[in-house]
This record gives sequence, structure tokens and C-alpha cells, in this order.
Amino acid sequence: MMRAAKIVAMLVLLAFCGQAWAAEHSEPIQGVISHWKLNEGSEKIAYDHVAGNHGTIHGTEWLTGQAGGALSFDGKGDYIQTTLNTN
Ligand SMILES: [Ca+2]
Repeated sequence: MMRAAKIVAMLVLLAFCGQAWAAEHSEPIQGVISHWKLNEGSEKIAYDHVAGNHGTIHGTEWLTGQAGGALSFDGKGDYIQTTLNTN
């Protein structure tokens, strides 16, 4: 019982830290050439929030994530195709 409570407390702490990290990093970080948040939750486009290197999503499913949506990769035909513009 005590061990289960510790595991639940750890999961809550991790979820809280993940949300705090996502909120803190909502602005582009200097030197980063692309940032795909992968939290759109629908569509087949992964939006790049830095340089416009948007990707086309193939073979994955959207789930509810810690901050918006999340992609589920099952290893069967899952990938995101993008061009890379570093300018
Ligand atoms: Ca798949």
C-alpha cells in the first residue's frame, strides 16, 4: 500500500514537472533550429514553432498528452516527414 502511494506521488510529481517544463519552454530557445511540440492533437501536420519546418505525420495516432495532444508510435509505419531549412 505504501509503495503504491509512493509510485502515485512520483507520477503526479513527474506530470507536474512536465507541464512546468512545457510552459517554461513555450518560447523558442536561441540556437534551436526546429521545435515540434507534437501537441496539436489532430490533423496530420506536426508544426515547427521555430523555422517553419512543418512535418507530415504518417501512421501514428493522436492521444491525450501532458500538454495538449501526443503522438503514439507503435513501430509500424510511423514517421514524420519534413524538410529542414536551417536559415
Ligand atoms: Ca502505426
